[in-house]
Amino acid sequence: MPRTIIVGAAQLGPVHRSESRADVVKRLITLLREGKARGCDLVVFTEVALTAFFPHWHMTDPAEIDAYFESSMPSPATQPLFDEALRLGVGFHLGYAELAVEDGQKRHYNTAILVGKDGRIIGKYRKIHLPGWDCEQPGQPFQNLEKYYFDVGNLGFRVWRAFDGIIGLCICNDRRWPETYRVLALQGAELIVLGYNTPVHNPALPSTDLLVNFHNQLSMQAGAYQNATWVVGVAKAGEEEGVLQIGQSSIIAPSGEVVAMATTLEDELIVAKCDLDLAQMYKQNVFNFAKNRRIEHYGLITQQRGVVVEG
Ligand code: CDV
Repeated sequence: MPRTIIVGAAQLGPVHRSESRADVVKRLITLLREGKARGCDLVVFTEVALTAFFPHWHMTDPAEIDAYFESSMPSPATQPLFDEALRLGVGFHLGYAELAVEDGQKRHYNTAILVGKDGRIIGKYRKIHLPGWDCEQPGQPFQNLEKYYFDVGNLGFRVWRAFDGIIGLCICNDRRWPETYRVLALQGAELIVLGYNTPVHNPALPSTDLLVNFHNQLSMQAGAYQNATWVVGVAKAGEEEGVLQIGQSSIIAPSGEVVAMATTLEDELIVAKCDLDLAQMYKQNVFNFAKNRRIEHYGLITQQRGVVVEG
């Protein structure tokens, strides 16, 4: 029996500061219903989907900051999304800002969850590669303060057996790091899902602005191919609070080929039937890790060439 999963990548257009959680959840539900109509088993929403991407500006009042975070999931605002997913029998992935209390301490995470067709949370991931700065950068057209607002994720990279396959989660900047995909693939990942908020302009490195869409595709396509896995990357796109963000939400096959891509910067659902056995075909051949990886020799080559890497 072929193992196929029909996946919807539910790109979101901008979410404005004035927009309530309830209004955003209505937009998510509209996309979820479209996903159901188009046969989806799983609909993937983006990173920090419920609010504007607040790391783009500086806040100091703890109460104002915490208002962007969810202290429970489902939260009162997201309960209708869980209810509708259960009613429709469609799973989903959701990124959100999480406020947790651990050992009596408040912690803030950039989090994503995977929810099954029964409406129950299957897995949770907290973002590890936080980009940007840990303090305000005066003079910039906008901020990138993820290191200021979020703690580094403490759940590792994990996979879950779900939707008849092996599914891994990561978030936005994680997609640029080869070890993200490799750690997930070493656990057998056949489908990796992620959301992103990626500005067109990088104030710290403006010379790379023209490459921003290319780097987005490059990292996800390489990650998919080199690790024999499907990758689904979903944007929050368009101009949000003065910051223009890329779209091009994509569904990428284990061959590295893009099989579906969003064409707008708005709410848009793209859908693809993902054959998980295609991942297995690559895992059993060119990327048969057990047979073909030569990890015991990698250090030897480095030593022979006299390259010393410290830190
Ligand atoms: N949300 C992100 O992680 N964004 C980064 C930007 C700031 C470079 C990204 O890697 O897309």
